[in-house]
Amino acid sequence: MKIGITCYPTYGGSGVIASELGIELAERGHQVHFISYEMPFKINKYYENIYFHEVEVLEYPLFKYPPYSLSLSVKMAEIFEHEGLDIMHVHYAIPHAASAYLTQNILGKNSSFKFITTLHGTDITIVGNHSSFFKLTKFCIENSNGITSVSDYLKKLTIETFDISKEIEVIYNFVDTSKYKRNNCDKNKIGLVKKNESAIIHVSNFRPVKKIKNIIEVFYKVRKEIDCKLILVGEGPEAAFAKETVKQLGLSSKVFFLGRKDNVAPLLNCADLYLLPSKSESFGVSALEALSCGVPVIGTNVGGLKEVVADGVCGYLFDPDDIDSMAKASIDILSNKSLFEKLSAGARETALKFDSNVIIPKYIDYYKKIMRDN
Ligand code: GMT
Repeated sequence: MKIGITCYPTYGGSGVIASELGIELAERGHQVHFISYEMPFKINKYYENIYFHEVEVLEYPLFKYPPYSLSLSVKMAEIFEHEGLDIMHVHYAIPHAASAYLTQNILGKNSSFKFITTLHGTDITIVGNHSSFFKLTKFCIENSNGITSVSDYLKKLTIETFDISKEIEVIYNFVDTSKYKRNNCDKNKIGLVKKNESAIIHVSNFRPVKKIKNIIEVFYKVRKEIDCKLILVGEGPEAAFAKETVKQLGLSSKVFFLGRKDNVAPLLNCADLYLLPSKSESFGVSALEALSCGVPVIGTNVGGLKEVVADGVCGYLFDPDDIDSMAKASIDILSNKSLFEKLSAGARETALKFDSNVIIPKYIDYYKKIMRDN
């Protein structure tokens, strides 16, 4: 098949999943054409069967806000026809689904252009829900040829919020369990943690929804009982505030801010615990990557995270602000080897259910269904 993919190219779960999906499809012999304003960072090297088409945005004095979404529509139309694509798959409803809808109309009734929109989370919970986008998001969902959602929670929320009767297919996010795999980690090698110290890790885009402050507060309590370090990977609006909080709590020598990292597998491999106290999470792909490396997760009992992290099997789930319980559970895991090993084995077992070899065929089948049925 020849598949077009549009996504946000920068850091963030939806762009990561879209890029990994493209890589997985290309590995299975499909031709994948990414269309975006920048090369998605995950495909920033040579891959057979992967092509990138940059959307040029016209700067013009009249345009206070250059209309990227319109240029994207035109680029999608050009690439669809020129490359003879079979299907277009857009990730994150706003504005990508709206652009694809316009492309379909530009190409007209005689074109075979069909598009699938994958809903990732904040495109429904925050952006789509905002009054300036609500009607457009509903319209895009109702007028996509196919709609997928990354969790059952997000599907139900979308139906409820936008009063949708259209069928939404749940296709869970995935992980390559052969890449994200625990192997003998030498903690000294990563240079941040000593052999006898525990490593607690968190990876995100540091948006308010991730509740970074709670991670630091949990760590503050855990530090009192356990010799450990906190590794924070990623960048975003809350990073500066997090650094200040760490300083105020006198934890500067115990907390590492690593910024953005393209490959977190080696770090997860050496981690003993993953913290994700998000206020809302439609899936939590970073938690899945941790599970795949056999790292137990302390997360929150909100949204779709419950569908990924089975409470008591591969970690524990609490209310987002329940710092005391999260700290206690962290101490239990880090101080009790057999509990860690039980949860670590449960983590890996859980991740295998979301392995790319299980999930990618579901996308391929769905592409075929949409091409056939519409
Ligand atoms: O919150 C993020 O990390 C970014 C955000 C995005 O839209 O790029 O992630 C959403 O999509 C991810 C991939 O499907 C999910 O794993 C995240 O749970 C989801 N984030 C939220 O729902 C807050």
